[in-house]
Amino acid sequence: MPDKVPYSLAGKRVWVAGHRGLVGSALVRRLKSEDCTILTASRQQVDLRSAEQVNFWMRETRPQAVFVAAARVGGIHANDTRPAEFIYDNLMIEANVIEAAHRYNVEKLVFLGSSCVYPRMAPQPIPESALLSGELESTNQWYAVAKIAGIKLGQAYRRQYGCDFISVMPSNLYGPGDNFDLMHSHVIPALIAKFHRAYVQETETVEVWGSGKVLREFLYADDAADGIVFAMKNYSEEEIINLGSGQEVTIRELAETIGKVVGYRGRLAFDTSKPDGTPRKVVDVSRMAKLGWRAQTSLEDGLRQTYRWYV
Ligand code: GFB
Repeated sequence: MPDKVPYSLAGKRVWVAGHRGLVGSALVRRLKSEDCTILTASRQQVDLRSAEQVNFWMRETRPQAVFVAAARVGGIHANDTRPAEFIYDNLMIEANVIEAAHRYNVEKLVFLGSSCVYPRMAPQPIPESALLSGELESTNQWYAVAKIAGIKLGQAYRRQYGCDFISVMPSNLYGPGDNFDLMHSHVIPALIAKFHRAYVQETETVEVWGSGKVLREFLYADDAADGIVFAMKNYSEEEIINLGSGQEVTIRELAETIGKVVGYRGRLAFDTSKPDGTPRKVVDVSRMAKLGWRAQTSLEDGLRQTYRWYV
């Protein structure tokens, strides 16, 4: 395959699939500083689960670069209780967009996976080579299997048709524009909403799911968008590439930091009837570091900005 990096976005038509989501909206913000035309399609315009609608959109708009930021996503409870939606919607979205990108000669495509594609007991920090080396975490296996299929689709199209499709694996993301629904969101938006309510209503405790002892790495959405654009320009390999902040905290430490940001002085009440999920999930970012990229936003700063947006 000829040398395909650096890839320039200048003058290109760039489709952000999933532009209303956490990463998609951050990508749109980030791409405004590139000399490119940003294409977006609302859910009413194009149901990405429909091959016919995706092909029609691609034929009409002819994007040259595509970010696959569209996905059915949610926190530990949503993943665990809505397995059919998490596997079906994600398989359909990625299959339709990747096949159409090949059919309509897209020059470059970035598919977004997640750090939960890795085995539950993967070595930490998790190297890209840990993919498919062990059993998945059961609470998000449906989502993970769909995302692994998306990675494999991209690799297959690269091998058979020479498509310049790459896959980026971000760690747990958070930021402005996230879903703050208490049952179905990820931990950061859920805790921001709970702490804010407890602060306003002056309640004595805030409920935190699980033991609080498990570790997570969090990446601010605008850092993620910057890293994803960087990968589009500078990375062109079959192998997946991790994207993280290296900032790892226990859920207890995270809750305490959110309490500090909100100004809440009450106690934490851990609900151990709720699942902990995977014990630890921090990605090895040496591949991105070698290319010259690292995250910029500290967890506390990112939480402050997210809380400001929420309020
Ligand atoms: O963010 P989260 O839902 O996703 O939960 P995962 C992270 C940790 O925070 C778990 C705890 O140990 C939760 O039990 N937690 C504490 C809470 N309080 C809360 C709360 O109020 N809400 C939530 N949601 N969690 C997801 C996967 O796993 O990671 C997804 O299910 C996705 O597929 C995402 O890949 C990145 O980190 O456990």
